[in-house]
Amino acid sequence: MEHSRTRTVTTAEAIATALIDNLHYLQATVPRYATRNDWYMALAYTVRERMLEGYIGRVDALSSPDTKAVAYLSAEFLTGPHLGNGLIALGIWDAARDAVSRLGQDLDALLAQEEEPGLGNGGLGRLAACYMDSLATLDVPAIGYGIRYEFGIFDQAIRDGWQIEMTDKWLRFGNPWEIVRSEVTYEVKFGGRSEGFLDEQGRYRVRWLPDRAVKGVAYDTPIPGYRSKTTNLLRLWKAEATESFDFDAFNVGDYYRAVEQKVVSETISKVLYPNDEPEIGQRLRLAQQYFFVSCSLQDMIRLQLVRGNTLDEFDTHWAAQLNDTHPSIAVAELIRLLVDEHQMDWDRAWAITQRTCGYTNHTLLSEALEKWPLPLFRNLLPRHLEIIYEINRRFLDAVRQAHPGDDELARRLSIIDEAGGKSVRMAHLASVGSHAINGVAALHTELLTRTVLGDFYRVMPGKFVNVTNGVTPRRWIVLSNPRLSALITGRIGDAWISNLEGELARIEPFAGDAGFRHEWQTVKADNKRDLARFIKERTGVVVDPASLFDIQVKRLHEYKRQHLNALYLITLYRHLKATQGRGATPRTAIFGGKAAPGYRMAKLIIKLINSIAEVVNNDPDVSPLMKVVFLPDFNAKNSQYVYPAADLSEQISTAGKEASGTGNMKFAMNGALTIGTLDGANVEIRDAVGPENFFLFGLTADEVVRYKSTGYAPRTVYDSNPALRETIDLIADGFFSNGDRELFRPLVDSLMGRDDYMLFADYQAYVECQQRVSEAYLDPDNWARMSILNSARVGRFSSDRSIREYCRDIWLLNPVTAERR
Ligand code: F58
Repeated sequence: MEHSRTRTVTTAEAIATALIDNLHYLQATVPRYATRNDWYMALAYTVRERMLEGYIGRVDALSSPDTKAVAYLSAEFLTGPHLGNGLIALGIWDAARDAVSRLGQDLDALLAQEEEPGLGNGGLGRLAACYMDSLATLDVPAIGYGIRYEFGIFDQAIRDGWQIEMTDKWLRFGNPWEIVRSEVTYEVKFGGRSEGFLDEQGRYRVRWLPDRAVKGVAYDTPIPGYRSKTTNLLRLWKAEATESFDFDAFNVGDYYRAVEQKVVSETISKVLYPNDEPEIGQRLRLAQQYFFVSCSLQDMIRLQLVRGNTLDEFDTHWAAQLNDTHPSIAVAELIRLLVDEHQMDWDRAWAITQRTCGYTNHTLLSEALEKWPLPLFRNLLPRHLEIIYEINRRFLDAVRQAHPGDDELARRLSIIDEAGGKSVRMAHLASVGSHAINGVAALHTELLTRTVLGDFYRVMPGKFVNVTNGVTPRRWIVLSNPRLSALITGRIGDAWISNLEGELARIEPFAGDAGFRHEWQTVKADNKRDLARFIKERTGVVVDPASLFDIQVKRLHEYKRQHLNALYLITLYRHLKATQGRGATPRTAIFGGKAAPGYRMAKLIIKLINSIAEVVNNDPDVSPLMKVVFLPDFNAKNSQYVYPAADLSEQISTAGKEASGTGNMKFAMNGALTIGTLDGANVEIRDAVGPENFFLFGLTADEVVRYKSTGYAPRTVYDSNPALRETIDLIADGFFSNGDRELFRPLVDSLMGRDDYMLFADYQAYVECQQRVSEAYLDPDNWARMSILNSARVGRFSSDRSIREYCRDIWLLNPVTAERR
């Protein structure tokens, strides 16, 4: 079909014409009245138009009987802004810049205009977005299924050193990337009860008599692959009231109640949970999970039938990946749909479900494993609870048969936790109902098989697979770090962008080239200047771009140990005071990250960092040599300034606690050296870059466990280490709180009393390691060499490699090498 050329041609001229067109016909304005947002919207539509041919191509593939597609089920997709990524994927960056400037606009300003869709908390949500990028780039037919939250992760402001949360009104000015599919809707039921009956053939069946229902409406966002011909879709569900249910059946004549029902229905997709929230609101969270899973599975079944395939071959055409346990109700829902709604027999439905589903675990913290109180579960999903009981009965029968007499084993494996207030263990449901269970880094997968999923490993070792996480080089190098990209491409061509693992190592020989090292340093210096400007704008603090940029950005959590970093900074401050800064390496410590609104200790750590900053930055003896900055509202958008400007990447979690980490990969790709523990993917990063190019410190995961079991006493460490003692005493005495000895007491008490995350145990090793960092930084040429080697050697942490492994080991499909446009 011939399309309007204005909407497909990618020359600067055509783009300029399209811009004016869209300004006129979509924004209903003209250049002399257009606001910056009008221009942004017009440009976004101009880019989106150029993705749609690929999008239709994908819809064709999804409708073809031979296709096997991936359904990536995730409660979170932290995509970050779409515009810059779209320009890169389509290869129209320069043309767009040209077009925009012909019209008197500035591309950077328009890029800055985009509100980030913050539909995720952190690593897990961002991983889903990187995987969508790689799936499209590798041309794997895939749909990302999730929730179109009206409010994403809260915006963070810092007032008086404390975190303040503000609602994220990302849809305020409209969202040009989404396409509402008002006719792709499904009904999702809740509550009520189930009843058995005999159907016409005299078979016993069950039907669910819910007491309410909502409607899920599909919103599609095209996800372009890098220079690939097709465009995948991210399909997010918005909850609306179902007319039939609320208006006719129940509320005849009661208009106001009907409206109220509508409001209640829509709350389901209202807001993203910022994790760690206590009991309240749990019910809504389970409702969210079931809502998006049910819509997605109904959609997959519809597509299966549209293709002309039968449900018997569902698993030959669909691979569903459960991104953590949030979508694990899919196991019960798929059985319900097949058995109750499509009259399949149990055994067949069970086999199909298991073959379709794969489960990715993202945590080793046992307290973070999802569990739903039984009464709540029964009240919301009575039919699913019956199904889960049946799954569990069959599963435990098999376990008892294979391990006769081991009742304890069966009790521990049970999907239902019978202890105390009974609950449904979602990780057990996901593990039983999937054919593959994967951890997200080698160490994590190994620890899974030894700890939280150890019993499952005993009874079903063959299900366990490792797929180490990866991140997309398109966003995290090409888009974030154009200077570095140009330097690399100048030497080895641009094939690295879609083949990081195979190509990036080709820059390694240039580490020996003084000219290249110098250019490398210039890139870093320029990036640091940009970040310094950004810091000045957001915090008012002036930092020295020549100092060592030491950065820790990630969600605030005690296990991630931002407070260990803080203890070091206090120690450094004392040292600089005592030595009057002789021979010191100037350092700028930069933090960023959000704390869950209900997580008091994490919020107190933010306050501590800001309090240290206040003292240090205002002390004229020290501030020329040391600055501390807390960058507010760390998110995907402003992180693009952060990774390219780092000299040092802080990856200092207590060994055995961080499943993988992905920030560690983004930093290393951009030439930062890591100071880190042997945790998560740090282990593999260190193997890849070489131990001589990595600052390692701290206890190993095994040592942590051993130390704890032999009676770890933080106070003994405190008593025997004068520097640590001084540091802690300074906090306790109110040095950072204007003499207030109460403010940080909860933090000090927690460290002195239990120190669950072993800060004291690792303190000395960390301080000494930071000393080695400072010394190494004094030799800029050698630092540049190490920096180059870090980038050159981390090609395997591209999400393209991860996705290839998922395809090969879990989804059993063959990515064809994508044709490039
Ligand atoms: C993270 N999990 C892991 N969870 O902590 C990190 O090590 C890993 O690299 C990353 O997943 C990707 O595999 C994580 O981000 C969450 O954000 C949950 C969201 C739902 C509520 C509980 C936290």
